[in-house]
Amino acid sequence: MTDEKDHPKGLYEFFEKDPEKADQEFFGRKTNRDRRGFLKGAGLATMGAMIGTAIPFHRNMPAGFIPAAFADQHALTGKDGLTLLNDRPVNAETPPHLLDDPITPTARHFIRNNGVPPEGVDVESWTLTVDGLVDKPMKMTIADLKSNFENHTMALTLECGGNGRAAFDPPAKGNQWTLGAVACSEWTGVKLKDVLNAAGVKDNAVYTAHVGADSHLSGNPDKLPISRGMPIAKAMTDNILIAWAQNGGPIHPNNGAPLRLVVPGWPGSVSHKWLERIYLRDIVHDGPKMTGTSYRVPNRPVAPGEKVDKKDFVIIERMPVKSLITSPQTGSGSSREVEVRGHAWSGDRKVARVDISHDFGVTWQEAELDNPVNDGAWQNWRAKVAFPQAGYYEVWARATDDAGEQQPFAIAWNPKGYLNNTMHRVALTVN
Ligand SMILES: Nc1nc2c(c(=O)[nH]1)N[C@H]1C(S)=C(S)[C@@H](COP(=O)(O)O)O[C@H]1N2
Ligand SMILES: [Mo]
Repeated sequence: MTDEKDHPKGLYEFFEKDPEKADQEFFGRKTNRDRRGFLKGAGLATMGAMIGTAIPFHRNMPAGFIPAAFADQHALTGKDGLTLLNDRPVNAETPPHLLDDPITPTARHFIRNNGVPPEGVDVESWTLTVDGLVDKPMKMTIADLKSNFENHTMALTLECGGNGRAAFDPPAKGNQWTLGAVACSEWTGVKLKDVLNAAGVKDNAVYTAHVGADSHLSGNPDKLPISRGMPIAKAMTDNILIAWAQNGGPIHPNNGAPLRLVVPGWPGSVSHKWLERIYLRDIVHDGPKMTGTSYRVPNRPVAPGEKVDKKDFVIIERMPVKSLITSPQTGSGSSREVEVRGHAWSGDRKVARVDISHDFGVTWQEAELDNPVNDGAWQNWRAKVAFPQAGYYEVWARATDDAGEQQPFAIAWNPKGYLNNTMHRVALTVN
């Protein structure tokens, strides 16, 4: 399977659509079937390896059959109210009204997996290797990180590059995130820049490359599900953590325990989970999901549905200005006066103002906006909205950042459905 390919909604939908192709891609290219469609040879061996044992009655398995063992029943253990978009790999988002807390509880932090998380993670023996273009390659346990570098706790916003993809028309393939692939938990760890400074960044290093312990969906141990990176200048900024704790407790297993990168303001995919290695390179990193059209957008505005040449795609860096209304919940009833509140963020920048409209954008009132608790945290805001009479209303929120960038009405369409930062609208019935 090509690394950039995002299957529609994962294994199940893929098998439904094109069982033969799915068999081929998941269970090995050499898969062949006899006339009745039964799996033989390499495909059968791969399926057996993925299940972990032989399958005595494999001859009875019909074409395009997915063993029930592959369904991840425990994906959302320890999560609260998340919507599962895909179970292999696990992808789950949080409805906006459950993101109302100023700091996102671990149970409400979305999950975006590209592969299968490691099992039997041992915190004591976990190591992080820092090598490549450094003066002193290092290999450290989490205890080493804790004792050798200053520890920091920071609230940091993570948003998936594909958050909002569900609203694209024509639709874009991949997880159909609506609004909830964003969170701002409090992370504890050491600064990436402190670790890189200790290792000594060589003059010719231009990019980081990240490697984690999750495995590729195919089960092929030689393939990484994802390996992204960032320019050295970004890596040396002050608010990037190598974290071992989330909200004062352990990191949730699906959020990257026991160690992960947290790179606020850039696509979530830069924030590598189950982190085992960072190496520095003298070229722009070209690992899985760095190349082709992954986490890339056209270098110019394109019309919805337009075909864009691969060479015209550029890597997404900072995420655009955006806001979310977390209360009241869309579709709810409301009294004549209500407090509307939520969060706003803009990658590598501060949000300067948030404005609220309850008359379809004709008039706007400025919300009360907090400063971020630290650089890289989203900003909380609130506004008292008064409705003139009973009936149907929409409340819209529009953030503007300190560079003057403002949330748009319409999506800047791109083929893979990234960077949708259109205004959030909630529907209210006022009594
Ligand atoms: N090792 C590893 N790191 C990863 C991923 C992954 O699949 N494997 N997914 C990335 C993507 S695309 C996003 S948006 C964030 C999501 O972080 P979360 O699952 O903790 O919310 O993790 C990133 N880090
Ligand atoms: Mo992502």
